[in-house]
Amino acid sequence: MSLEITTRHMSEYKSRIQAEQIRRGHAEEFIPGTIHEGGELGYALATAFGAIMDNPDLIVACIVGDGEAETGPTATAWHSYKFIDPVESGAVLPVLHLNGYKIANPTIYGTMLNYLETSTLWRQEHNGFSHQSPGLINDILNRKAQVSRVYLPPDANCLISTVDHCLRSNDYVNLIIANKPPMPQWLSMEDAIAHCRAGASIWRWASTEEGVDPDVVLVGIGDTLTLEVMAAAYILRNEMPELRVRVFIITNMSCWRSVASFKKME
Ligand SMILES: Cc1ncc(C[n+]2csc(CCOP(=O)(O)OP(=O)(O)O)c2C)c(N)n1
Repeated sequence: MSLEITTRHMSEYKSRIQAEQIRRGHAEEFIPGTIHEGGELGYALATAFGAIMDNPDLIVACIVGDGEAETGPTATAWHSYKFIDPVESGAVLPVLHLNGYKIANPTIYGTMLNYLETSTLWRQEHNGFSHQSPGLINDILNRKAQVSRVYLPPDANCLISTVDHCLRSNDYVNLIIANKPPMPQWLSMEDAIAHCRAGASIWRWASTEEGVDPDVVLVGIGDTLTLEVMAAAYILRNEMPELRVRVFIITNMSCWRSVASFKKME
């Protein structure tokens, strides 16, 4: 019996191996263009950046799973563009494959982030110097209105209504800012729901303008400023009863970014 390996044998063998690799799900060396294979999540983006370095004519499209996007190595690799000089290197085109799952569980990117911030810059006697920056609000407001919302409920009932809304919402990053200490309760649950649905409203019962153009508009955003506004309205009502004061309270800050894209809270 002669042992003869023909081209046909080789090609059949290769097809069987390729079929097996596709079944296993990993892009291994028989897949054209594969330069690296391992199975460990996290290094796709770093590998893509490595490929374009000193390769100015190369563009690498890198598909990152949303599960892989949660890994430390991927988080680090997002910074690799800082090493890229367009004269010497090509470009990476990262594509996030947001299918919502990693094996059998939801990914962070696939689930809609709800942030509850309870340490505010107003509480310096309590928070010291570690909580002074309202930078998170700025960061969220700089994102597209279609994907992010910032809520500053003025009292506990508005907080309940806001949290209820956020937990039901999909495809948004929600930032809720609510102070920790006991605060006055301004609205009934029914009024709180109506106020939160509008995002912002005139509090007629606290105003003295009686529907006429006001002399003064006091604007409150969030629990602490609402407390200040209510105190100011109280003082003005007693000291200058002839002044037409309007109290206007904003809960959904995002509604001021773009009137066209603002959707009222469902
Ligand atoms: C560092 C590391 N941790 C865990 C695993 C196990 N693992 C294999 S695939 C996977 C989920 C990948 O999810 P995603 O990136 O969203 O890809 P999808 O399968 O959804 O396309 C995990 C956790 C791994 N391969 N490497």
